[in-house]
Amino acid sequence: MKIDEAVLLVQSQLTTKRFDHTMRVAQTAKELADLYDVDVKKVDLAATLHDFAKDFPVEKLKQVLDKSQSPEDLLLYNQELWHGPVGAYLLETKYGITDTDILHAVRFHTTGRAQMSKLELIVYVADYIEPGRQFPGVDTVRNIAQNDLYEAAWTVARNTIQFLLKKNALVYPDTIDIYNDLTRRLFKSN
Ligand code: DGI
Ligand code: FE
Ligand code: FE
Repeated sequence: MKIDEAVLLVQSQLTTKRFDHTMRVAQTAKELADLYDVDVKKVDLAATLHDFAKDFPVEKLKQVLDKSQSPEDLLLYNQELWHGPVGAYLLETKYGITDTDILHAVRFHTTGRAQMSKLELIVYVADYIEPGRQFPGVDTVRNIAQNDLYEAAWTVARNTIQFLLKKNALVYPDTIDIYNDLTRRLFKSN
C-alpha cells in the first residue's frame, strides 16, 4: 500500500480529531526514523495505519476479534486494547498489508510487547509524544526520545503501568513484558 492510499483509507475510518492525531504521530515517527536510522517510508506507513480501528464501535471490535487469531484473553481486558489487534488483522486480511514489521507495529502499539523492533518502538513512542499530547511527564519523554529510543520506550511503559496502577486497572501481560524486556536491556545488572 502506498502512503497516499493509507492516508485516504484511515481518513475514511476516523473522526477528524483522531485523523489529526494520526498525522501528528506519522510526522513524529518519521523524525524518529530519521534519527534512529529506520526505513522512513515503512515507519510512515505503520504510523499512519496504527489507529485504523480506533473509532470502530465496540460490537464491531468484538466481532473481528472473535474471528481473528488474537489471544482470547484480550476480551478479558479493557476494550482500549482491542483496536491494535483488530486493525492489524483487517489490514492483513482485507487490505493486503504483508509486512510483518508494519503489522506488528499496529498490533502492539497500545500495549507494547517484549522484543519489539526499532520500527515498533518508534510507533509506540511517537503515539505517546506527538505534539498534541499533554500530560504530566510527556516533555521528559520527548527529550529522552531525542537521545535514546529504548530509554524513551521504557519510560512510556513505566508511565503507562504507573497510570494504570493508580486507577486500579488491569495491566495486560504484554505491557508488563515490554517494561521487563527494556529494563533488562537498559540495566544489565537486573
Ligand atoms: O489509541 P490512542 O489513544 O492514540 O493510544 P493507545 O492506543 O496507546 O491507547 C492508550 C490507552 O490504552 C491509555 O488509556 C492506556 C491504555 N493502556 C495501555 N496499556 C494498557 C492500557 N489499558 C489497560 N487497561 N491495560 C494495559 O495494559
Ligand atoms: Fe491506539
Ligand atoms: Fe494513537
